[in-house]
Amino acid sequence: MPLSVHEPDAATLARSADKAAGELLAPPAPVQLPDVVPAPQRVEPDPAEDWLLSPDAVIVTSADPAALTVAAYLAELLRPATGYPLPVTDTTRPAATGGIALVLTGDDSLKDDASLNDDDGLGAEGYQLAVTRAGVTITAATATGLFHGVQTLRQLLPPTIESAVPVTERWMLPGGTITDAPRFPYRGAMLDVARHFFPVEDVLRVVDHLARYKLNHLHLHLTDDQGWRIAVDSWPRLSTVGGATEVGGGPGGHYTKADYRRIVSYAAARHVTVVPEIDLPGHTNSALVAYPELAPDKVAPPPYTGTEVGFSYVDPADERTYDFITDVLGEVAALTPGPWLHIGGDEAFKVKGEVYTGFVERTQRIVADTGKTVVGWHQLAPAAHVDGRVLQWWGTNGDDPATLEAVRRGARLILSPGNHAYLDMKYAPDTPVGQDWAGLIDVRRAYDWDPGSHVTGVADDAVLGVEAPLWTESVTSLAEIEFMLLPRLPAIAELGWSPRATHDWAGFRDRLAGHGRRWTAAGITFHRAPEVPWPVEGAGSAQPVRPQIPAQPGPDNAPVPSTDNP
Ligand code: IFG
Repeated sequence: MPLSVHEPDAATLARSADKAAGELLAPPAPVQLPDVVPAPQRVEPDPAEDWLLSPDAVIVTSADPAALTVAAYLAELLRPATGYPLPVTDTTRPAATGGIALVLTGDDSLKDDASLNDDDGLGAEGYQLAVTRAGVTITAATATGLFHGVQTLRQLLPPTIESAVPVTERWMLPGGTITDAPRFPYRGAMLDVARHFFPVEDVLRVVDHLARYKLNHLHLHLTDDQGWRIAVDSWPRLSTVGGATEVGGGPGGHYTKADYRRIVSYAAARHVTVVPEIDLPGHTNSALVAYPELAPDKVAPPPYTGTEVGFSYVDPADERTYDFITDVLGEVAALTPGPWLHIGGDEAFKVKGEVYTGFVERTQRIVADTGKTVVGWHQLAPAAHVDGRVLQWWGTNGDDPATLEAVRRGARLILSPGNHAYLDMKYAPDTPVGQDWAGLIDVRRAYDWDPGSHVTGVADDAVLGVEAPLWTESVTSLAEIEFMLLPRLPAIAELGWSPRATHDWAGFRDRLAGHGRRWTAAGITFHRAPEVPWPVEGAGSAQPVRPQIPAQPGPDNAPVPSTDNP
């Protein structure tokens, strides 16, 4: 289904026409330090210290392997558009001057700023980025912090840095210092690969979009009524039979263990943790088709390619079900380096009361036996708490006594309010894909809420973070995924990363406007939401540029050599 660009209203056109008049001859405004999305904790511009990235620049880093991997990633980001060699060297070899230094605190060999000491409060993910006439220094306590500093550095260069081919440009960087660290530790997005199956390459591209905005978790909704997407050796028909369908009757598909390992490895190199979800006890029609013994009536239901929910469930009264759960969660946990295992728990309309809580409590124990920490949709709340339990809240009204009670018993929350963070909701009535059961979500609605106080009575220290689910009943391609994620994903990313004190819709909207050029240069499809003052493309043209629907989408940047075999 072709994506129709939402035509801006007359006022927006007038505003962009005015801007066009003003900009007729003016080149795009150079990037300023405060333009970064998500908004950094502290920004100290110093225009006297602007720096020009030149062809002889080098990238110097600590000899630490993880730091070297970040340096190699940075070089891969900058080489295509600049055409510069940008050699990567480490502190064990003499470093030429005039470069980009990635410094792990504790590595004194590269630190030239006495003000930075080990407990500079950068934490596990923070960084300091300093641009001076001598070059750029990114300092962090961890490679993850260096990686986040690299994402900021990327945004301080002109938008054409995102080009896959060399561009003639003055690669200026605004002088000054940014000191930054995230507000919440869990900042994610979910891709539903069950309603529609998406090949590994598409998932890798979504990882690139997460990394660009310092999101650090990718939740994969791997199983549902319409499809089972992960191979399980001990229950092979789950993927061979259960994976062979999808919404609308397409061929579906599934990830082999090698595919899943490739996703996990690519994500890890971008400091993104994969959170696998096996949705139980509901949303299981595809498993019942494959193994009727799991069905309450022991009869295989027909494969389901519609979009209804709540009708299917595994038999909570049959011991065989718990063999199934133990085997499946055991194999998925063994494939997953991250700490989280998501067991779903939503819309099991036919499993009620103590039958439901009993099932959940048993499944929570099975998760604990794998060594993972359980995550589930907030319907899990009435079940007994287990250590570390996290509830993913997807309500549309913050008054939720059951969830508040579960928090009082020790649960923490990931905030995914249906009417702010569900990016399968349409932007506007005429958005060509998406649903609207939680209402329309334009960029402002995705931005203007506070995860730290959204659920009544839940203080921000019980909030682990935020996540933007993208359900795919109506989403069938990478272009459509990107259209629904951008520009709302950066809004969610800012809520997860930035200090609450920086929260300001007008400021965010203006900062975001500069990112349209980046996405276009990178060949990324996005919605030119009329509420964002996108710069006018091309001298004088008042018409918005149509989103680029790339013919051959490819990864944002050449994949950093992954740890396992390609
Ligand atoms: N709710 C269902 C999803 C999906 C969604 C679409 C949850 C936890 C509506 N459950 O969200 O499976 O159908 O917006």
